Amino acid sequence: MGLMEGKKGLILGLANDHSIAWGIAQALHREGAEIGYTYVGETLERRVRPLAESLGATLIEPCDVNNDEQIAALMDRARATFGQIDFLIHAVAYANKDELNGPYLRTTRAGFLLALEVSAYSLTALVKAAEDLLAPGASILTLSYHGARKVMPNYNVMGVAKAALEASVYYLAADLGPRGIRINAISAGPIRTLAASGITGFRSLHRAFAEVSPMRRNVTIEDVGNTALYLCSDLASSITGEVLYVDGGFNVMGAPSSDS
Ligand code: 0WE
Repeated sequence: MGLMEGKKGLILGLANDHSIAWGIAQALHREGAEIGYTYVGETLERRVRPLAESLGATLIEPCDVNNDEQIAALMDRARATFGQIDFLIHAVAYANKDELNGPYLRTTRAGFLLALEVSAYSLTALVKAAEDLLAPGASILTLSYHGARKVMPNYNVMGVAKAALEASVYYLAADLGPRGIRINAISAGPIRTLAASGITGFRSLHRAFAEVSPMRRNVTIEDVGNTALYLCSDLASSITGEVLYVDGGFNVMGAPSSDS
């Protein structure tokens, strides 16, 4: 009997088979979950549909998280398909590429607002819209990064957005806990996804991570998927408002070990 048997929910943020959302989808599906997916635009729809269908998706809908009407329409479709949902996976972030480069102090007002709206407010917007759709015992999950808590070169406005996202997890946990609903974040080590491609210095950051982290390797979407499975399952029934690092221990290091 799978850990997610009888559980239904939504995954936002699948782009391709390198996506962290794909690692999460595979783990939840393996344990019996019924999953609905969203996409933004026709290019992503063409990538998302075959992946979602390969896991027997029962719902595939457009959802731009900056659009309240699209969020409302998604939740209407989810209600019609699932009745209630037991999990909601938020794997969405965006900042202008030119703000993920150089000094943070060059961040523009428009770039700041865009990054915070897409990458942080969207979680609150989705939870608000899903409020009466979430079943008792439901689990919400989002993705963060260490740049929320410590300065990571070039991460810039995304670090500020992830800090707001993590604080949103705390406040939402307080709101939802009385209804038996949990919300957590996974702070993953760097992974070569679409969101990481073309980032200045990502390759060297990725390589350095494997050299410095206690586990001496990079994190995979399977690592993140299995942790997401745990947090979404009833095994994590008393865990809420938590940011769980899936980073091979990288975040505990103060300086690199002298051996390699
Ligand atoms: O959160 C992220 C990625 C966020 C992201 C990535 C992009 C690339 C393309 C947000 N918006 C965009 N916009 C684009 O146009 N990560 C944790 C991966 C990541 O992104 C970095 C990193 C790491 C690690 C950016 C700079 C430095 C390190």
